Amino acid sequence: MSTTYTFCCGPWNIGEGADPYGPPVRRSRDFDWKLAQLPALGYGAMMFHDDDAVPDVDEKSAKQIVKEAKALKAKLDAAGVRAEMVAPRLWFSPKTIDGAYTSNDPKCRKYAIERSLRTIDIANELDTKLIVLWLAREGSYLRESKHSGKCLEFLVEAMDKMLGYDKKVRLAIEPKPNEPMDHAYLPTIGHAIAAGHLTRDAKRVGCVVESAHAILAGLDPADEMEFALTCDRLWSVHLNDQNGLKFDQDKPFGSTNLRTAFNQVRVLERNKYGRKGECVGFDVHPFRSTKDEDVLKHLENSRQTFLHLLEKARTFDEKKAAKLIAKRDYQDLDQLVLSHLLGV
Ligand code: GLO
Ligand code: MG
Repeated sequence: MSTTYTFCCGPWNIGEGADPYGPPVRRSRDFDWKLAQLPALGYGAMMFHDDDAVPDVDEKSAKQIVKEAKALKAKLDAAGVRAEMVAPRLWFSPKTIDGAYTSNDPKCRKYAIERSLRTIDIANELDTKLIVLWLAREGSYLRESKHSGKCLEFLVEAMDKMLGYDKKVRLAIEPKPNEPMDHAYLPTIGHAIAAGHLTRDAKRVGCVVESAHAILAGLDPADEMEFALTCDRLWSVHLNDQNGLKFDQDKPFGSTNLRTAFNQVRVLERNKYGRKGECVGFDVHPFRSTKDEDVLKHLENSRQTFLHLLEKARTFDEKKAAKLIAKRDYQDLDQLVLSHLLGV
């Protein structure tokens, strides 16, 4: 039996192209337009920040938040799209300037936890138990400004609050080594899983591997994925690509290195990723040069590339590879992979 993969993306993946050096270059599309595009693109799920689901969430009461999340669920049902996860956006508010869960200011840490509990309320209305924690500001610009051991304890304390608030919720940490911070406290999958083990229920703390984030850490995304899979902790992936140690590029999947992309697909496939309902997420952005009418192409292309590489993973000559491995003939193993990818 082969896996039928469910693909997903977030509303932020259909963007207007603003960057730190220039303004938007494409027209802005509203949420309903974005949602309506997904089924025809072959995407069955959507990922959300808390304020993608409930705009201006900080200004609303818990009751109002639940009401708006319910209305969103009805929209998703009508479109036939499910919510994969909800992530608290803990990097916009003035209260998270110096970190969210790890701010030096206890009032700010309290805000971050309260907001995360509202995120869980939203997730419950959207019928998902998955909360993604991209810990954008949990790190330092200046080593001496923070106590990294204390910060780890703050992170564990925050996760414990979330795990205690809802006994079914699962937290998926999305590590990223840098950007916006100089150094993040949980830069890799190993750090994320180790931090999970310090919480009250390690079985409910897993992770998301984003290809670009692994590359930025100087690691191989396929190895990061298989590490998490072997620990039974890979609950989502953000596939994309990244050309070396630069800003986070969120390029289409496979755009820079097809072989690295092939290995990610191969690892997912051989570990039966997706059979428990995990989605294949693409955290990709259109190139800034993309025209209005082409604003969905990076999503379409990333999915196509995944499916082509899935075919490559399923037709890879494993027997021949095993023979070459047994002979320690990695020269020909290398060429076997290249020829297979080249289709020759
Ligand atoms: C940025 C992250 C970001 C997260 C998203 C979900 O580098 O990849 O896009 O995935 O905010 O938490
Ligand atoms: Mg991501």
